[in-house]
Amino acid sequence: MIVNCSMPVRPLGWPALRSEVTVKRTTTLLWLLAGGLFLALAGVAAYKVWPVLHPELVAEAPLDPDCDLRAGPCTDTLPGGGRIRFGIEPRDIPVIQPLRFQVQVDGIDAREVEVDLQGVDMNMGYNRPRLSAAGNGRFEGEAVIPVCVRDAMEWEARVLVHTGDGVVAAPFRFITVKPGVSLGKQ
Ligand SMILES: [Cu+2]
Repeated sequence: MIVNCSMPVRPLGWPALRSEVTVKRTTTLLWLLAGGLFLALAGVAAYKVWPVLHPELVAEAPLDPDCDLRAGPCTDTLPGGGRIRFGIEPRDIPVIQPLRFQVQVDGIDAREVEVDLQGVDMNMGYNRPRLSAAGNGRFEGEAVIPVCVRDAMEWEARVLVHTGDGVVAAPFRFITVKPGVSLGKQ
């Protein structure tokens, strides 16, 4: 028998063969499976990341409206006892420059201290330096605050103290200004 090789296997316009339909179905099924797998993995990742971003708190100190970190360190008292003192150097809190954080805890079994920096009404990304223990309840560390599109930006530094029972938190608020902008002009 002579086979004409230039002839198409299936002339155009003919209905798709059963095998082609099956291949298409299989491909769709595989994509659905891949999509499902991706969603499942994203779910697992979110589940793992959630406690890191939102640690479970066992105690939280109230926000002290009189605290002015530009004037000096502030002290917050936890409802169940214990105190957390927080200070930033330099006092004028410049952006895009290394800042030194000092935390002093009293009456708390502090194993680890982190400072979670959050924009009060603006998402400024994840910025949570871990401080190193300097002895006698003192913890120190550094952080850099990014420049904001606004002239002035309010931040909340949540001091997270990891204890044997869970995390205790103390919030401290402060304002940063863009380089060249004075706070007095607000
Ligand atoms: Cu901002």
